[in-house]
Amino acid sequence: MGNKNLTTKNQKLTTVRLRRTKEVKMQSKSFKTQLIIIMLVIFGGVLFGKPLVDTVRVSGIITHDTTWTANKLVLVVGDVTIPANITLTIQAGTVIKFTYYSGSDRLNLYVSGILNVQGTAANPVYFTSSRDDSIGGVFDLTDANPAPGDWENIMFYNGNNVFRHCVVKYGGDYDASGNAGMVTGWDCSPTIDSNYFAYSSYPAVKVRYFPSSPVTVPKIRNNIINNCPYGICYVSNGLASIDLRNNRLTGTGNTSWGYGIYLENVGTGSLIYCDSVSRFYRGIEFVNCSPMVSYNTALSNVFGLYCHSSTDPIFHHNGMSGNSRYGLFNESTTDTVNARYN
Ligand SMILES: [Ca+2]
Ligand SMILES: [Ca+2]
Repeated sequence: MGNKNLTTKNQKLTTVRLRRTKEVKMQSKSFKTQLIIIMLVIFGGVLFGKPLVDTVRVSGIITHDTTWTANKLVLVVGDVTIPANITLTIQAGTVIKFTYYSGSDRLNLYVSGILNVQGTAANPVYFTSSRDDSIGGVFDLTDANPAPGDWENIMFYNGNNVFRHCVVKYGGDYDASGNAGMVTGWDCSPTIDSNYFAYSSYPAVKVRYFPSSPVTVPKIRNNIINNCPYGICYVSNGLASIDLRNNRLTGTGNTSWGYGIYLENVGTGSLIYCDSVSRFYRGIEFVNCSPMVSYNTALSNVFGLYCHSSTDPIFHHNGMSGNSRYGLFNESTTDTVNARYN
């Protein structure tokens, strides 16, 4: 009887133990299942092109004043247009990625209204390629690395815009109308100040401005441009006087084409001041204009300063060294340049 009781007790204990072991196993199994599900969600998401971060997808015409907030990745999936009288505000720290397409017509942000970027020096606004995994979370682990020209540009048609404290990378693809430039002013001259540009396919900054009467336009200054074959391109009809200062540009080391700064027909009294250009084919190129060019530095280009069809531009106090062909080159046999103290 006593033994029987003991046996029953032992049997009960064993049963309890077995049940517990089963429970532990089941718990462990369900943990594994959960883990597998989590992994599938994560990697499945990545494999099937779903971003791992909270994302808002944007395209088309913005019909009312809108704010893009820093807590979400903004994925541009089609051209975005800000019409006149509409303001798009972008909070400091917001990351905007333009979806890369392999076709020839890549994505643009067209600005006829106001793009109110609220970046600061410590917390800029980012514009980059969907293939750029270095910022804003991974969109797709399986795609190739980002490349210059993954997207096209931010195109301003309104000179009241102020583009400041932004980081802009991997854009500048060339469209059929030749409006390339990661940031472009078309028939207007916006303020472009204190930005960082890198890996553009065509110019980092391009402005084409043909005003109907002489104007002095906002300064383009304090920008850093790295790893771009073309830096800043400014084309006018002789009536826009520019002030380009404190920009620091570094090219790709290309020895047969490209420029740091290209100025065509800019207005009387234009000033090119304290800019530095290095590792370009032509450091600063002047076509049909006569600006005051002073205290700039041209290092390690093929040509430092390159001049054609320009009468008496003034080149004073510029530093030029390590330019493999000429520090200052005047292509014209009839036009003179006023060069001293360089
Ligand atoms: Ca396009
Ligand atoms: Ca990627």
